[in-house]
Amino acid sequence: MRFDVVTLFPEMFAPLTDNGVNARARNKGIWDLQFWNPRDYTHDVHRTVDDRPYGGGPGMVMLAEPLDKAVDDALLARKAQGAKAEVPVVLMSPTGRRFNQNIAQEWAESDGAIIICGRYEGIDQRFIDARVTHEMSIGDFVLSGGEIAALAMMDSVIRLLPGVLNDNQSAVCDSFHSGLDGLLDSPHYTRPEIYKDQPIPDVLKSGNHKNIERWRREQSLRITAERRPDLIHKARKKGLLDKKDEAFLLSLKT
Ligand code: 9WO
Repeated sequence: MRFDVVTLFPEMFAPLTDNGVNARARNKGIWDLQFWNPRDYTHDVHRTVDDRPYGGGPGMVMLAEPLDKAVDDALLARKAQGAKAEVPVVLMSPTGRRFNQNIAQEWAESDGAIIICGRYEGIDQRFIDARVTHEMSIGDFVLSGGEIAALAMMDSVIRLLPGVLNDNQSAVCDSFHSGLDGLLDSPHYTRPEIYKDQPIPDVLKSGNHKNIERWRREQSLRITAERRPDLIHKARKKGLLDKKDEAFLLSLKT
């Protein structure tokens, strides 16, 4: 897995490269990250990467050429490493396709991507038309650049790679993953047994693993029905809810 990130601010990716679990996995060679700074592909003394928008308006637009050349170099470096030619070139944009756990899973099985992080008011459309193969959004909000969106997306992919997490089960049991049939996760508790007068649910001390499993399933169903009824409908359409689940959901309504 290799990510090539085109960004004016590579230092913003320190949380991904310096963080314990991800850093260890990168040192083990499970994934790699290279930066390509558009500023390194300028020719003027000011190392200009932006200019005023045609047609007027506020703010500045990223020049196509420095981005284009950064992508060229990223592609050359990947080829030198023996990678395939058809690497996705992904632009982080609020108008892109909404990223989700299924896409993270697909990416985790791929060779990675070249990720473009824009700044200012936007990017010259001719670069997007010529080089970008995918546009991805992490939600309906505007950031001051694509970097934080790219960090979130890469983090969600990297933790799915074999050998990144110590405990293989913890990636399997996440909210949204198939291990929970696409339902939200149940609540978690740890010591002390009573915290500020709040006890833990008795069933978790029972040692009866069948009852614990059933309790967790029902908590998942309850929380999902309350907060994300759309995910209940999805699980039902996929045939992932049995008679016991349906009876429990019905009992919530009365
Ligand atoms: C900003 C924008 C705002 C309204 C409608 C469309 C838009 N596209 C962009 C855009 O691509 N902006 C570039 C990247 C340059 C300015 C900062 N950028 C950005 C990316 N802001 N927010 C994102 C982003 C990316 C992924 N998921 C959520 C937000």
